[in-house]
Amino acid sequence: MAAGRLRDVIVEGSPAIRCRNCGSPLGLVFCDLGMQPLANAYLAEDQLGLPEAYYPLRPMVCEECCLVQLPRLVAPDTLFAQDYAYFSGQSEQWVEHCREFASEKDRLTGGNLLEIASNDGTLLREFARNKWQILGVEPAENVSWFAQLHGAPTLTAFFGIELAGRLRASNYAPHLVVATNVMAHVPDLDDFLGGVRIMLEPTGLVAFEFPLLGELIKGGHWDTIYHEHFSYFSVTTAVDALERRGMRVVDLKPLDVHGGSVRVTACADRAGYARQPIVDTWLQAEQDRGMTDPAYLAEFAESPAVEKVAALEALTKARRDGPIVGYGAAAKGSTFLNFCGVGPEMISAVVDSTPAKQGHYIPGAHIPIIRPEEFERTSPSSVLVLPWNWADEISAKVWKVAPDAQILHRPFA
Ligand code: DWN
Repeated sequence: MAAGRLRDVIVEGSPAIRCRNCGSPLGLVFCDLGMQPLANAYLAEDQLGLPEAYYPLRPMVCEECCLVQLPRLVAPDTLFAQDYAYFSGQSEQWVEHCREFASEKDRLTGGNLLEIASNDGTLLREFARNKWQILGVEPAENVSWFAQLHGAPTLTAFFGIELAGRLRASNYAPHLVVATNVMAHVPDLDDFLGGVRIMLEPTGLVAFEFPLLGELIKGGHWDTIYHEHFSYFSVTTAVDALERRGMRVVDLKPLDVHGGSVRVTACADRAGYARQPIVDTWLQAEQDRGMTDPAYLAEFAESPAVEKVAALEALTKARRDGPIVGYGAAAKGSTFLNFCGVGPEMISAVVDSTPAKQGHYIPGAHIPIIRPEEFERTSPSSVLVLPWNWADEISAKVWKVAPDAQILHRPFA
């Protein structure tokens, strides 16, 4: 697993800490989750006794454009380029989401589809079933190879202006570009969105999906804050980021995945697509709610500590009733466990269906990750579902094995 290299860290608070969208100096804290390991840097047994890289996890609010963001602390090639542990196809609910997206009737059926950060090819294969010519771009070698071995042609690379230029020079022109859960993962918006803009000429469309900042605030989803997520977008800040880089948002669709997300569709600013009324309706609703007020956004700062107290109370009570096993070694689970200071003394193991995670340990918390087949031997009195966004799917699997187990998951407050 990729562990952080200290040389990637820049000193927080230095004048280099500027908004990655508008360039303004950053000085307002959104929340402070302390020093944390990289959420997806799962450890092998022989790494447990070795030094582990911890970095500040303190997202800031830009007082100019309101983008909530982490200063660039860890280089993307440390986070994503080697053996990335997240395979999106491990969730049936996510696969169903991809199936629904690819078969939407208002979509052009067929043509060239480019997916950026295509992970294990789950979405690409669904579009191929709908007669699209698919191509993925995925920087993580292990995940890219998995996608290619399972029928999804994939370039193993980071996407940006340079790769976009090479694709256009080879006369590749996508009708639709898809980027699900990647715009938040990009430290250099100019390079990433500049590359997307190049791919759109003259009439291409791009669909971005990302978890909504408004849902993060409303649901207290502070555990979705980790170093892979450089930015936390509202529709307002996403529209601003795209317009600053030559694109225009023409449609949006709220989604119930990952705790409440949105799919924003955009085109090149010169393309003639009409903007659907839902875009301006949503922007007005965010303004009315305070999402364009940095002071409102900064009020979130106390949420994590309040929930930590309630979570530890609930876990301590459950632990008195018997063993607790975790389910779903999600990146958000790493943030939750490490911020709450929970380790193997509280949670004896975490079940996960992802082969790349099994036999490893949660970063920081050092809780072993076991296979679903081993779950049956644990006979827990409680199960802590770490990816609360898949709680229904996971609870059904838990109760097949441990019908009397108490299910616990965020929110605890
Ligand atoms: O932004 C990101 C989101 C989209 O996905 C990435 N940076 C990383 C990842 O975040 P995450 O790890 O919090 O995502 P999930 O999908 O909440 O993680 C679920 C975990 O639970 C996976 O490791 C798979 C596992 N799982 C399982 O073992 N059995 C999930 C389900 C539904 C199951 O039945």
